[in-house]
Order: sequence, then C-alpha cells, then structure tokens
Amino acid sequence: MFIRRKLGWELPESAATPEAVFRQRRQLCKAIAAGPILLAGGTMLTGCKEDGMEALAATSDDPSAGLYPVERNARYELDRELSSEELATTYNNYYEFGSSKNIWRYAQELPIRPWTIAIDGMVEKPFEIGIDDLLAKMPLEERLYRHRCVEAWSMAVPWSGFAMAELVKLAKPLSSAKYVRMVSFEDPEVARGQEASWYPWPYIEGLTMAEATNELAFMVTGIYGKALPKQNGAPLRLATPWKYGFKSTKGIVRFEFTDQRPVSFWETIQGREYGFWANVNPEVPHPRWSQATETPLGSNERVPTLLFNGYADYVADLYEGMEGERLFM
Ligand SMILES: Nc1nc2c(c(=O)[nH]1)N[C@H]1C(S)=C(S)[C@@H](COP(=O)(O)O)O[C@H]1N2
Ligand SMILES: [Mo]
Repeated sequence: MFIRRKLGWELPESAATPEAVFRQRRQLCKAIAAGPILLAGGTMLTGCKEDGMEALAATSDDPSAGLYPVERNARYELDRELSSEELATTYNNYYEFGSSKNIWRYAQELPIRPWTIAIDGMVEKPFEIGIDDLLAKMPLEERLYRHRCVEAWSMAVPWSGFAMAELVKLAKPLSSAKYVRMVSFEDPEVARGQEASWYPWPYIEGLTMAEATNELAFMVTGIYGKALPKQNGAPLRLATPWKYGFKSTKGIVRFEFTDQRPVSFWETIQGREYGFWANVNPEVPHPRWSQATETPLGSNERVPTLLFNGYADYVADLYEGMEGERLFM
C-alpha cells in the first residue's frame, strides 16, 4: 500500500507551468545578483545562469565526452525552435533526486562510471556490458526530437545516441519475448528521492518489441552535442517522442526481455492516470487536466499538442486494431 501524497505533477496546472517557475527564478536570480543575501544552509537551488553553466560543466569529466558531437540524422526534423540548452538541463523530472524541477545539482552525486548494463530474460544468452563498451559498438547519431511531458510542458532538443533497434539486435531476444522491461538504477545513498519508501523504486518502464524496434525509439547518451548530463539521465536513457515523457526512462541499468507486460513505476503508483501505452493524444485528457495544449520550455504561450506528438506517420500503424486498449493514458 502506498501512502497517498501529492506528487509534483498533481499540482494544479497554474502552479506547475514553467512560466510561474521561471518568473520566480528570475526574480530570485536578480535578488542574488543585486547583493549579498543569506541562503539557508547555502543549498538554495536557483537555476540561475551561473548554476546552469555549472550544470553543463559537470559533464566534462565524463570519459565519453570526446565522442561528441556526432553527425545529425536529417530525417528527424522539427516544426519548432530548439529549447535552450540551459533550460533543458536545469528544468528536469527525475524523481530519484526529488520531486522538484531543479534537481540537477543533486543529480551530480550519481556515479556514472563504472556503469554496467544487464541484458537478460528471454534472450539467447544473458550478458552484462559496460557503458563505454556499449558506446563503442553502437552507431551514434544526433536527432532533433520533440518531448511532451504529461504535465503539459514540452521541449525540443538535439539528442545524441543510437536506435534502440540496434540494442535489441545486440541482445538477441528469443521469439517468445514480447516486451522489453527497463530498470533504472537504485542507490538511495546518493539519490535522496529514493529514501522516500512510499515510491516503488526502482523506476521501471516498458515497451512492446514492435515499439522498441520502431525507428523512433532512441537510446540517448548525449544532448546538445555533448555527453548527457546526469540530470538528463546519464549515461543511458530512452527517448520515445510519441509517448508522454515519463516513458523515457533515465539511468537505465537493465533491459529484461519478457512475455509479461511490464508494470511501470507510475502505473504502480496511480494506474488510473498513468498506463502502459501513454501515447500522446490532445483529445484524451488526463483525468485531472486537459492535454489539448502544451507550454514549450522558455515560452509564455500554449501551443496545440499533436496526435502522437506529431509522429503519427512513424507510429500510428503500431496501434492498429488495438482500439480496446487505453492507448492514450
Ligand atoms: N528514472 C527516471 N526516469 C525519468 C523520470 C524519473 O523521474 N525517473 N521522469 C520522466 C519524466 S516525467 C520526464 S518528462 C522526463 C524528463 O526528462 P528531462 O529531465 O531530460 O527533460 O524524464 C522521464 N524519465
Ligand atoms: Mo514527464
């Protein structure tokens, strides 16, 4: 049984919009720049410009830093401007480090080397592989993708990484495997959010084999032409841009191939609101708010949300004949 608590994304929309956050932050930054003010314990997280630069510099000791930038794949285009690097790396969801948006500093405590990934379950032969060995085997490329959080903010970023289909090929799943279950790291000593025992750690997500091998499913290892910052999910996270952002799990340590549909972290907490499929659809509201529009990071305007987040041409056929499923929640 989970004790019912108010989650970050259960805030009323007005309180959760980036504008409100940024307005507060800008005021705070101005106040700090204006003169000495005492911050309790010195741990105030402001997301001010200097902090943002610190957040970006934090990746420079990553041994994979020299791999980037990688060549852009022109097939994946955007219908909008890229989000600013500073916002995309300082406004994050990563509940392992807390339920606020400015967890980037806490996330720096996560050790990302050595980082071993287990590939097991219904595969020819289970194995483990270190992240740097995996990076050496995979064809890295850059893709411009949209990202739509279920909370109704969105961004557009240049991810670096490799097609998830390449990882599936390496894994050699048995034909009996129907799903990939992804498991994130568990380390409450460094991830303070994991001390919260009412959450069902570790973070779990899952895809069908058809979804995992769809060309859009992308394993992310970098962003803005650099190694991925820890707050964005280093050293390995998923991007499934046609689904709500919570499917794009961060800090992955295990891919388990299975014939059982995985039950995700959020589905365990609140299955009525966060299901397995979680495909973006502006016409299917969240039980507590509309999904018709979204606020791009850094913008004051709401723009229309698109079916499958604009990726219907790539993925709509995955769901043909599945009308009985809760595809959009
Ligand atoms: N392990 C883990 N992965 C996660 C989350 C999380 O809390 N833990 N949050 C998800 C949500 S709700 C979103 S919107 C995206 C945010 O990714 P970003 O911080 O890089 O924008 O990460 C997703 N992946
Ligand atoms: Mo999200």
